[in-house]
Amino acid sequence: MYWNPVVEKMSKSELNELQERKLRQTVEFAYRYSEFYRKLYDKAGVKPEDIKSLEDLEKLPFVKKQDLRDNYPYGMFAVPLKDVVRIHASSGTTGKPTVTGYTYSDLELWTESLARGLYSAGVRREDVIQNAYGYGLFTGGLGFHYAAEKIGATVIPASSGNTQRQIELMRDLGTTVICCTPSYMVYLAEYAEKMGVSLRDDTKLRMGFFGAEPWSEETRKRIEEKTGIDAINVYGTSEISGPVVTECHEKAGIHFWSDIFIIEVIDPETGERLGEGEKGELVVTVLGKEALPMIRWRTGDITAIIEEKCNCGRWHPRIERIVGRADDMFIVRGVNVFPSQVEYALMQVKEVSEHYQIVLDRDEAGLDVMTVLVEINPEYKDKVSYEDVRKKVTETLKSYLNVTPKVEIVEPETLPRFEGKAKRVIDKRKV
Ligand code: ADP
Ligand code: K
Ligand code: ZN
Repeated sequence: MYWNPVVEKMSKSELNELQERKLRQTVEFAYRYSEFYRKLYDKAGVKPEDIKSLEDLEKLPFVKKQDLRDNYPYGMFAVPLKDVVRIHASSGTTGKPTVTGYTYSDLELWTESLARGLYSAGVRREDVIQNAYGYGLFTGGLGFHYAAEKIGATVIPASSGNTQRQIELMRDLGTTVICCTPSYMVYLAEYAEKMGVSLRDDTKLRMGFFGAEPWSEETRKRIEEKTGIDAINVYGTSEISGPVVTECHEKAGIHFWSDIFIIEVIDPETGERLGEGEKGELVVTVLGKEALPMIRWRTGDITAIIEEKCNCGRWHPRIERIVGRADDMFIVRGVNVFPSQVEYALMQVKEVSEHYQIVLDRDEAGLDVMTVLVEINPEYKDKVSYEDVRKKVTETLKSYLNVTPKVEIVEPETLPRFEGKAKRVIDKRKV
């Protein structure tokens, strides 16, 4: 049941004590060795000695994406390059890519965290793990690779792409666990069907780790119903190592290991800390990270913290499913909308598939127009009137979003498919 029983079974107070000690060391290390942190803390008038307890964390200024950009590529590193054993780069979803570096000990920390997560969800050395996250500068591939190897599972380093081959490998090599983005899993399932392969009956697939982009609870249900697997949510950003934390087998929020992370949720406008259960921006401190210390890192991701003990017996806090990034949110006629809300609403309508796209534009009067394109569910294609489905989807979106989008029901396989992170929103208002 436990990969690292000593820490996984600790009580809340034992964990807090451990966090406090590691926080002091982490702040001291960053201040001493990273010029960036020294300047940041000097400017804010805080010294490492001021940070004695977890409450004192609030005295420290945040670190933001812009800081990484301003110090591109190595300006924030706390160790010389000779101690850095690996470099990754973020995918640059929101601008110029940023670079992250790892000492050997950083890699071990990352691997330990993810291995623990995989194990808590039920992965064992008997598993055959097909890793369809991209290998390369993106952290997904190598992150899963080493964590799965650490458990002793059999890793198939498939990387992303070549969908037909993915399905052949899955069937022929006895894959039990798949790792990829949720949008790619939806595509894999669709493709397998076309090849005449039932993921449920013709493969040993039993579990999948899906992340790197927002997805909804309804999509989880659809993936699980279609393929018979357990779909587990996994989270990370390159700044906090890569994919690094997952849900346990309870599938009730992603656990952040308290001996490795301190998490907070803040009001993105004011920076003030929010209480348990309140939705805001996730802020992560990684304890003991060397090459690129991350203390109060503003992730940009919107979620809430769950402090109470999980049914799995662990006190390590969890976060709720991420709604999206603060900057993914778009505004249509004054109403805030996250793409994941559109997905959630669409998945309530059984006559449409998981493939959709959102187009934002302006009409002749200069008013925002949001168009949602969604493919008809092939199972219903010949059984329903597209016009009825269109009305039903429009009503459902209207009730969830408080705006009335234009809806187009399109033929199966006409919208783009994605091998990595999906691009759902096309904003023509910006050009
Ligand atoms: P980039 O910022 O270039 O996309 P990363 O590749 O590090 O860099 O991506 C990290 C981001 O991916 C997170 O900040 C978050 O927005 C998104 N993400 C990762 N996992 C999840 C998840 N399980 N649910 C929702 N969003 C996720
Ligand atoms: K290994
Ligand atoms: Zn749990």
